[in-house]
Amino acid sequence: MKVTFIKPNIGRMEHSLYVDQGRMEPLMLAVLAGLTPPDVECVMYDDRMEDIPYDEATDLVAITVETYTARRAYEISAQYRARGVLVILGGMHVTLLPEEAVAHADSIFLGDAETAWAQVVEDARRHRLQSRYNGPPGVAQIGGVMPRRDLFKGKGYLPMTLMQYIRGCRFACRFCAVSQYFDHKHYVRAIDDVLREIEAQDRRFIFFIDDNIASDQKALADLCRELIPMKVSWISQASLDITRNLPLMDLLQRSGNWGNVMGFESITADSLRETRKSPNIPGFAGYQDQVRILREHGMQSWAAFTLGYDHDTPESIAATVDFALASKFTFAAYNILMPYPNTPLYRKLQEEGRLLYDGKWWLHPEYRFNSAAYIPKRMSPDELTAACHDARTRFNSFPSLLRRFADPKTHLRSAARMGAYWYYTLIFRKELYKKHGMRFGMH
Ligand code: B12
Ligand code: SF4
Repeated sequence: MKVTFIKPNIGRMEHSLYVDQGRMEPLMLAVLAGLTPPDVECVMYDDRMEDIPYDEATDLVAITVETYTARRAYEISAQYRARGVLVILGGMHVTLLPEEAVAHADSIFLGDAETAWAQVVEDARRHRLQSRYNGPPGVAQIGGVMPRRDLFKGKGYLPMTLMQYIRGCRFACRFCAVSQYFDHKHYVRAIDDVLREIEAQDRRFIFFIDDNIASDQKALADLCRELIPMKVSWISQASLDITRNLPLMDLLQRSGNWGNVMGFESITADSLRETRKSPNIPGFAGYQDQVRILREHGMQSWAAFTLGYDHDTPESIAATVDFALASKFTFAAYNILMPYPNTPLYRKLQEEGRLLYDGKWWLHPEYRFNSAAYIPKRMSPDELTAACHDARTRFNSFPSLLRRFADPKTHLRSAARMGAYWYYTLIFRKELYKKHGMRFGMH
């Protein structure tokens, strides 16, 4: 028996498939392979950089699907099914929108694979694959499974090991697919499993891809204490409320944390309330204290903004860039607010008749990456798209890169930090421009 795992690309540039030079290891596929019985052969293809050999013999194809990759995932599935190969789809998008995904595969898998993947493989082996499997999100956590990182060899991923400690998040931001998927809950993995996983791989630089590693601050403190003697460097994603817990900030610094992706989202209090960004709201006063505390702890922050709230205007978006430049963030993502399926934001915009592209932007042939998929309140969709593009352009200009770099508290802290700043900001800057305006899917 042989299973083929696939990570789909987002889509194509004008004449060719987009090749992502900043691609990271597709951890979910290594987890799936790790859950597969050892007598089953596993191969993995990453559509972000290699051709998929559709004619290579295989018994089951497993594709991971996000909303951005749904169109391409369905194309890949169709290729295999035309050759009589069974296809199962799973992941965030499939779980949030099973009624769409079911039309594009022999089987769909809802929720986390740990619960029922072994059953899927067994059913496929006996030619009894069911049309739908329900693995409740979060329940099993990655209990004991060792991801098959050997599948990543030779694929040119960024030199960092992806790992997970806390899955899900206790907050309920209205645009967030994670909050919907995990029903505002988080699940903490046994620390010993995490430590074992760190020891089993060679790298000393780790990206904990947790949706919000600060969702359980006590569990995070426990992890930090264990990491201190291991002398690793690590980054993750964390909500801003950690800055109110100074002992935890100290622990983070001592444990080798270089900084985190942090959801600032907006510098307008009304917008934070509109989107229920509760970790940012108590005592909100423009983030001066939070930024100071992050810098004092040497954090190279990746600030994530979502733009296009009902209170936003082109001027408020420009002010967000001023704030990010003054804060000397390592990186800032200016994401247009996206109505992901089945989120409260999606339902609100749908009720108000403000969704564009028939409400299914992710499948629409005219939709382009980084453009507005709904009608904003105080500007046109094109104005929002342009304001976000201007924000990215201003933040990522070379003079801005140099000014941000000159920060002794963060980027100039060590040679390794300086190197990482240039390595990652230049790669992500390049990819940002390449991806802008890209079509979804190949056909
Ligand atoms: C790490 C990460 C990234 C990394 C990239 C990781 C990589 N390998 O390339 C970075 C930071 C670069 C990134 C970028 C982006 N990301 Co991202 N990312 C994540 C994050 C936090 C973790 C994903 C992960 O590895 N989880 C760990 C694995 C083990 O868990 P898992 O993926 O959930 O898989 C489990 C189950 O879903 C299931 N499963 C998954 N696939 C399959 C397949 C089968 C067949 C089966 C049976 C089961 C199954 O079993 C798995 C094990 O339990 C997720 C949040 C999330 N929870 O998914 C967001 C998330 C996927 N990202 C998101 C977005 C929007 C983006 C961007 C588009 C942002 C932007 N505007 O640029 C980009 C581009 C994405 C792209 N496709 O290129 C959204 C997607 C929303 C949606 N509805 O699809 C998410 C959900 C975040 C959010 N809060 O909404 N991302
Ligand atoms: S804090 Fe982050 S992960 Fe948690 S619900 Fe809000 S956006 Fe989602």
